Amino acid sequence: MEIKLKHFKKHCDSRGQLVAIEDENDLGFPIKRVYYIYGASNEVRRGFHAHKELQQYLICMSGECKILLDDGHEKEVVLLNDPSVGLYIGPSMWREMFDFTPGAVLVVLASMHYSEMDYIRDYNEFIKYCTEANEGSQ
Ligand code: T46
Repeated sequence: MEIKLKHFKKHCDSRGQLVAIEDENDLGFPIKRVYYIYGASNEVRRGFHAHKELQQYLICMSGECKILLDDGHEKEVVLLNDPSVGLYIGPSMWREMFDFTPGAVLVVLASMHYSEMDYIRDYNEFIKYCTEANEGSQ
């Protein structure tokens, strides 16, 4: 599985770091929604779904957390602990977020407004969806 980590340009000087993100230029899609997760304890595991169309960049702005990615064939775990790095997650990718450190803030830049219709929240349905998509592309 190809993990797409984007290293955003850092403007560093004696005052600290500044990162600017421009949607089409840096992400490749217009940002329609921003949301963030904070106050998640270390025992918590979130996500457990895939999306049909949604594209997102996940950035851990403070602290760290791990993201499990599952494309229906392979699983990978990515550690996010750098506010200048974004993890791209496209359609048909199961994700779980876990191991949040105290004070961790996970910011998500999303290509679509919120739509529950875009979610696949059942793992068996996700595998079926991937299989059908593969068959359709052959
Ligand atoms: C994702 C991962 C990384 C809204 O009303 N609007 C929103 O934009 C979002 C994202 C959520 N909600 C509501 C829906 C639920 O009642 O907030 C509640 C918690 O959402 P959910 O259980 O889906 O949260 P996570 O952390 O499991 O997943 C979220 C995103 O939903 C998902 O798209 O990729 O973060």
